[in-house]
Amino acid sequence: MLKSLKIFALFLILASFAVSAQSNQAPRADFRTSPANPDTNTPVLFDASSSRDPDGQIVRYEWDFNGDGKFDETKTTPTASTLFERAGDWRINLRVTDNRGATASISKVIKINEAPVVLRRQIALPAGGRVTAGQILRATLHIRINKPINGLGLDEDPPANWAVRERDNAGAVFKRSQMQWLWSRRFESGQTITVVYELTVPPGTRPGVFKFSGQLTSFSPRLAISVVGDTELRTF
Ligand SMILES: [Ca+2]
Ligand SMILES: [Ca+2]
Repeated sequence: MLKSLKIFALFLILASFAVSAQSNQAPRADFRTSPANPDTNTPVLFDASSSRDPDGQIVRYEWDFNGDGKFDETKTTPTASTLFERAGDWRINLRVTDNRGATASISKVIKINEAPVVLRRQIALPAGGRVTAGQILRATLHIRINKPINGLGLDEDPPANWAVRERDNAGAVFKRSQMQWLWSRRFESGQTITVVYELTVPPGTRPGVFKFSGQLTSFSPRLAISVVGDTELRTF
């Protein structure tokens, strides 16, 4: 009798282990977006720190920023950032995974407004498309004004040590030390601005990938828009 009780108790302990091993509670996915009404080509921050796992922790955040069902970014931390080149409604999908492999998803639509300015960088490559040390490249910034703007600043950030030569400043004051073009005038809707400069790939540059970043800013209305288009170059 005592022996069978012991076996029964052992069975109960094993059974409870088996149940607790299976009973992982699923996480819950949620995220917030800022700013509230983002513009095109302006960084949008996604914060999923309000996602929860009741009996563990979230170890993976997967983001689909264009609603095509394919994840564009996978992170172990809850925040991510991207920018949208086209205005309109964009579906954002988030999938979170807890420390025992259970997942949860959420889908939200965010509205992206057309920015007061649209701008794009174009870098003309030499014939054959192969960039090598010592070559001179031409960068063109196409800027289109959508809403009246008082004063503009363009900041370009080419790779370090790449010599810059101004070609067309489009009426701006060019500050070489900061790679900055400043316009103090007013621009009206529909106007276009084209800034052109040349870049010399430094002698001795090795094969690699070089990044370009840039930003257009104004105080009236307040804006900070990233330059899109050609944002990196490969050298051979
Ligand atoms: Ca869990
Ligand atoms: Ca996607």
